[in-house]
Amino acid sequence: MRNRSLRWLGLITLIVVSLTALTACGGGALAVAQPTVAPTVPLVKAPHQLFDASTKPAAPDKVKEITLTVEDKTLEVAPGVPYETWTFNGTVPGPTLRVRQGDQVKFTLVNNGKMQHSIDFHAAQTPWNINYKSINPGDRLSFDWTANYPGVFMYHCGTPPVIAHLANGMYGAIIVEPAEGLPPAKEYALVQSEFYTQPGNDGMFHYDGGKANSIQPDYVVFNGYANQYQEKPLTANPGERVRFWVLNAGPSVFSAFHIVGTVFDKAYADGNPKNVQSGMQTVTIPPGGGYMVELTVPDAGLYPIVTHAFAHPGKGALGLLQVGDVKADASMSH
Ligand SMILES: [Cu+2]
Repeated sequence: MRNRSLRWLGLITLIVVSLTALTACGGGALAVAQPTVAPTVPLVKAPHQLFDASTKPAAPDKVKEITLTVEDKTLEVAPGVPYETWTFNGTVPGPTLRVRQGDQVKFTLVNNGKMQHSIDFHAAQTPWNINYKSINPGDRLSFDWTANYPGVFMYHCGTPPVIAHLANGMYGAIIVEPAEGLPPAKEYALVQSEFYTQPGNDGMFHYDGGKANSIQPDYVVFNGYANQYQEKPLTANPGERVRFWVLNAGPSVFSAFHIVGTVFDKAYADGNPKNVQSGMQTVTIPPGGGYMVELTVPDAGLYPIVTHAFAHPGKGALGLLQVGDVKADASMSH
C-alpha cells in the first residue's frame, strides 16, 4: 500500500516538474510568461473582468460631456500577474469614447491619483501648454474641443516620463464617426499595448523602466489583458460585415494587425474614410496611430486576431474571431 502511494507521489511530482519545465521554456507559441516570484498574499480581490470590445454608435447630441477620472488600481494584465496600473476611469485601456464628426466635446479631467497627470486627445486641435498641462492630485482641468476629423484616435496621459504613464495604462480610444455615417456592421474596438513588468516586494508587479526603454515587453495585449479574446472569442455571422477600430497605444511597439484566414475588404488609415485601401492582408499601425478595417467572412470557423510581428502573439496579442456556430478550441491546435 505504501509503495503504491509512493509511486503515485512520484508520478505526480514528475507531472508537476514537467509542467513547470514546459512553462519555463515558454510552453509553445501561445504560452504567456508567468510571474517569477511566487505571491505570498492574495493579490487581486476581483478576478479579471473581460474588457467589452463591442462598441455602439454615438449618441445624437451635438455636445458631448466627457469626464475622465484618474484612478490608481491593481489590475491583472495576464493570469496571475497583478499590476499596479494608473488608469482613466478604473480600466486599462480607459473607456472607448464615441462621438460624431462636428461634435463639441466638453471635457473634464479629474486627478484622483497620487501624482501629476494630464490628458492628450489626438483627435483634438488645442494648445498643448494650456490644455494638456499636468495637474496635481485632487485637481480638475476642463476645456472644450471640436471633433473635426473622423477616425479612431488615441487619448492618453502626457505627463513626463510619458513612457511610464503609457506603460502603466493611461490610454484609450476615441472613435469619431464620420458626419456622413457608416454602413451597418458588427463593430469591435481593440487597443493594442505593451506591459513591462518587474515583481515588487508587495507581491505586485510594477513598471520596469529598463525593459520599457529597451522595448523588451513581457506582454503585448489587446484591451489590457493577455489572450482574453482567445478565451472568449469575438463573434460574427458568416457574410456579416465586421468593422474593427484598432488603436495602437504602444508605448513603443508597432502593430502588424492581421486576422488569419481573412482579407480586409477595406482598410482606412486612422479610420478616416478618405484614407481607403482595398484587399489588405496586414496593416501597419504605429504607436499613437489607428486603423479601421472592414471584412466579411464567408465561412463559419475560427479566425485568429494577431499582430503579425510574431514575437508578440506569444506574449498575449492573440484573440479569436468566431464566425458562425463553431466550438471554440482554446488550444488553437489543428
Ligand atoms: Cu499620467
